[in-house]
Amino acid sequence: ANAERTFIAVKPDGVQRGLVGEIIKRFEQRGYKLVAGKLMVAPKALLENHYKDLADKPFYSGLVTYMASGPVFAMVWEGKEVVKMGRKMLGATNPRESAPGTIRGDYCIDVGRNICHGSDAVETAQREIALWFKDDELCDYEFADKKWVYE
Ligand code: YYY
Ligand code: MG
Repeated sequence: ANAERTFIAVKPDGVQRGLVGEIIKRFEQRGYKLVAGKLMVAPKALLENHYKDLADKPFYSGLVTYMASGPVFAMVWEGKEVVKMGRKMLGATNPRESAPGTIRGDYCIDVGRNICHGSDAVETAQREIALWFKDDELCDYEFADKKWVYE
């Protein structure tokens, strides 16, 4: 039950603005476990697949161009209800509707420069993790803090 996983990525604007560490820090401090992470310039085909459900939206091509414009820091985080909690920690899609205290609510303004991605459901997370990571890039290990984080 504590082994749920989500895909979180720092987008090119977040990398350029030096926010990789800040975003990692928030998930670490919450008690979630980092299972995988890598800096990469995502190929267009990967991004088109990642965002395929949005292919008919007017912002889709701009979104793919923006996501391909520099390196992203892709991560997998694990823990209790991490998909839902990750979305809460990121904040609303439109940063101007994101509550202060959330990542988007603290660090960005425009929806097309919202610095981070998080899977929106457990099934989406599984699809996205498989898309971005090979199995052998996911680290299985025991978290030393486990009994202090979970009751
Ligand atoms: O999952 P989330 O990232 O919060 O939003 P989605 O609805 O999946 O859209 C993906 C991505 O597309 C969003 O993070 C920014 C961009 N986008 C946009 O540029 N303009 C919109 N009106 C809606 C979304
Ligand atoms: Mg989404």
